[in-house]
Amino acid sequence: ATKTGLALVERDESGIDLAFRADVLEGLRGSPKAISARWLYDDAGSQLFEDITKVPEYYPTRAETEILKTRAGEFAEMIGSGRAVVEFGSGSSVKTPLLLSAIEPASYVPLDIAGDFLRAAAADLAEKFPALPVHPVEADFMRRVELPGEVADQPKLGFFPGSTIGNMVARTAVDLLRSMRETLGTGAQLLIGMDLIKNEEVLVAAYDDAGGVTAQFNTNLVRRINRELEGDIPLDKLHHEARWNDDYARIEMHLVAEEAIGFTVSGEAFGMEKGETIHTENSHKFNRRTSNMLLLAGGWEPVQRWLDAEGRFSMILAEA
Ligand code: AVJ
Repeated sequence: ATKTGLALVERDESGIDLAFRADVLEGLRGSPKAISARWLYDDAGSQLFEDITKVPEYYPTRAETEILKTRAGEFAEMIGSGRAVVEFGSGSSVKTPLLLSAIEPASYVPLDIAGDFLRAAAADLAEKFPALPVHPVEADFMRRVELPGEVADQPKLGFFPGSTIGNMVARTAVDLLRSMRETLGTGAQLLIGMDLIKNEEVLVAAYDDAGGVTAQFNTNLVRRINRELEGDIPLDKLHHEARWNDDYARIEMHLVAEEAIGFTVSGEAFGMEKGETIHTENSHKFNRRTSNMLLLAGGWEPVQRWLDAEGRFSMILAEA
């Protein structure tokens, strides 16, 4: 097995991503079938997600950006200046500059497992804020991360926008929040985006837009499996579905078989009955109580909560 320097991917002699293959095969053997959402984000998938943020039905990105734009004064007041901003995931081109201009940080530390994205985002940021020390760290932030020595004496602000926490089941989300607390240390604050429970039609439309961009995003996983893992999954017999799971307060993305199908992936045979699905993503939604409960379970005390004008999305400031 070889490791490429960039994204810490382990591949076999023929270039197959071993973790991808293991996850997909295990997920297809299971009942119900499910594949981790992390595999949705290859280059094509990342571009499709960018496209999703611009479709009219997908409100979270616009709602969160609105909060960051309109609450700069309150962020300055409650967060203050002089903190090291530690962003979990490479900074987005829009949200991160809004936060950084609001609070006058001492430094900026983007954390990401994908080194190439990370360096591009860091360079972009350094250009926008020439006086701000930027220290990118290539790491898996699901575990405690050793921060650069230069920021050791600065109090930290963790930044985790996008309701990415909603992609995790509660147990994983709590583990992550606890790791963040260890990474950020005493006196830390956390500013986190959490999407809100709302009318089911609005939620389903956000994950099944009329233009079909989210359907492309979901079926891209099948294209990736067929291309990278020698699969022959019949794309024309699967369709995208966004489902509201009320017990778990989450939108689920599925790929639904329109008729009974058989296919192979990496030489292994699989079957699906008509109506059977492959579950490809969870996007949990919250209310005031459930978001507070999750943060508290992860070791964080919520201190302030902001919503966009239409009350669709929340940003919460919490303290360790
Ligand atoms: C970027 C993971 C937060 O769950 O809303 C968008 C991903 N999936 N449409 C979300 C996504 C389908 C998005 N996150």
